[in-house]
Amino acid sequence: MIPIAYSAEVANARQTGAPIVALESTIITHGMPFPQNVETARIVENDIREGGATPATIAVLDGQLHVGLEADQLDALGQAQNVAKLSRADFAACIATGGTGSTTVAATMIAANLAKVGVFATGGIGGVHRGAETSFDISADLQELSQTPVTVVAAGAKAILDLPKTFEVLETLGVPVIVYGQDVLPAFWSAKTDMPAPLRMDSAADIAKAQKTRTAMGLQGGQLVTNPIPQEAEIPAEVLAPLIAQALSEAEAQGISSKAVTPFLLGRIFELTEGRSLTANIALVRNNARLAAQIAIALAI
Ligand code: PSU
Ligand code: MN
Repeated sequence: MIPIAYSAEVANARQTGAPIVALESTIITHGMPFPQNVETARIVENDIREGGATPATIAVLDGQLHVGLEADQLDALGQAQNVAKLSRADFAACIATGGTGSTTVAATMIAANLAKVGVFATGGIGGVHRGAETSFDISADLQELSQTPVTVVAAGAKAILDLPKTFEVLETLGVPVIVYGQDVLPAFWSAKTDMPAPLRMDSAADIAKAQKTRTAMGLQGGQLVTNPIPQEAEIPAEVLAPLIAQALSEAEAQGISSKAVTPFLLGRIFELTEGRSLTANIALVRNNARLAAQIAIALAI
């Protein structure tokens, strides 16, 4: 095992067997502008504490894997320049070479599993990009869900993606996609789509039980829980559609590719919605953190 640095509160929770919720850090370094990124990270950590669990934000700082960041470390990461965006492919290399990196959904799942944390809250997972039939751009988040036993709570896949293809791939990979409390899939900034829920559950207890049952059956991998954005915070799909189309065509015209695609699109949509996408993003991450705390409590029983 590699050495892991735990924050004081996470170390304490591990000792007492108290519920822990993992949090990613790419949303801090590449998903939101400063200072809202650090403010949001703090608010989300507090939502988890108020929900009765301990937050563990994950990142690599100077080659050290951290599970739980102290306040000053979170501040520094939120303002750092040239932070690597880590996924399965480059996570170990960053640690080996003493680098600093934030963790995507895939890398956060790996770290959570190493620290025996069974649930993790984020905004939206990566997925199959539009035009993937020529670009082959499919997020490593999807494969990770099929092999690492962590339940990921998200508001869906980001609406900048090809959502039907994303859910087809998840089905092919054998990843349970559970919609919390409604019969259709949500789409990140919007609460509803016309795509039916592959699975629906209405309680954190059922979600925790389903993960435990997978493990007991020897089934590899985690679960994706999609938790609809609260209605009052959503941006209707028809308002977003033309703005997403514009951001996508700009990305293509500027030759944006690979890891830069998602941060570019999120940044442009922030500008095109005059900040409204960020307000929605903060509301949905908080909503996911609250549900993840309930799942962590149910997993600990
Ligand atoms: N959710 C957000 N903002 C983000 C992300 C998720 O609300 O920035 C990040 C996650 O870390 C996710 C990553 O794993 O975007 C996906 O990147 P890619 O499409 O390059 O795999
Ligand atoms: Mn990609």
